[in-house]
Amino acid sequence: MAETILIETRAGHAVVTLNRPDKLNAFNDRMHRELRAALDEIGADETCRAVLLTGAGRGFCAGQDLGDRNPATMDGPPDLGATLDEFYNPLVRQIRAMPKPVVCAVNGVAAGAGANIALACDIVIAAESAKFIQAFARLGLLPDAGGTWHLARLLGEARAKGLALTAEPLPASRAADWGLIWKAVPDDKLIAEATDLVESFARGPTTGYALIKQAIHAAATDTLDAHLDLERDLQRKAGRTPDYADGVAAFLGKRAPNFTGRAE
Ligand code: LHQ
Repeated sequence: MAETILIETRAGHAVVTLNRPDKLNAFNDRMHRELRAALDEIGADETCRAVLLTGAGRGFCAGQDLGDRNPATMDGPPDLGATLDEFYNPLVRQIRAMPKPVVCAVNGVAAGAGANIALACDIVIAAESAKFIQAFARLGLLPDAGGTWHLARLLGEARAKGLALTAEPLPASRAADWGLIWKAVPDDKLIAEATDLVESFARGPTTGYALIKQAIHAAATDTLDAHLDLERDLQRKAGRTPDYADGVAAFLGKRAPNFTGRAE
């Protein structure tokens, strides 16, 4: 039984809520293990076609629980690289590799690795009162959990360095204006909007979505030439799905499609 997260399975999708509200849902090792196990199950469950990740209480996630990585109470300096290897990096890879859309509803402050776990999700919707804080420099650290990668890619060096070096909070609306996240919405609309989105993904062409993720991720390192070949290969797969057949039939028949999400 999970203690640090809540898992709710609904028709076609799952909602995972980080649930250490007294600590603004900061990660301890248990929360990492429970979240990874939940995402493993969700990834393997064909009836679950989309995921919503959010936080309980007034914060989304304050990053690492610093009480658990306090040099003053440890034997010698901590090996934070080992923490990344064991916990954060597998989590980022798992979210990116999830063959179905992962929507993150940022309900409040997202700080440190908490901000960067949100950025690893496919669609980030934030409450207007939420803030993204690359808090690391306040601790003498650099943004991790993919932070320097996402910031530099999504914002360019000037804004990436500004956020990382100053550790200034970035309000959700500006994060949306800058293209760091999909959108900011009024606080009282966040869960409804995120739920609508995840429900529509749960009725969508799941295999096609997985191929979209794969292609966009590969674009980060591909040459155009290699990428055109990849798009060809992936489109060949997409074209063989029942969803493509139904999507075309639905368009021509002037009706809504009935996507199954299946690969064949
Ligand atoms: C917390 C935390 C927290 C413990 C709030 N830990 N208790 C990876 C590799 C390995 C190790 C190192 O780290 C990493 C990646 C990282 O994530 S490093 C960055 C870690 N995160 C931070 O530096 C953020 C720390 N938190 C804050 O700066 C503030 O709490 C923010 C700005 C997020 C929110 O401020 P407030 O709204 O004023 O809330 P608060 O500070 O009063 O926090 C509420 C409670 O949550 C409080 O506990 P208390 O018992 O006093 O009510 C905080 O101590 C606790 N909390 N973040 N990361």
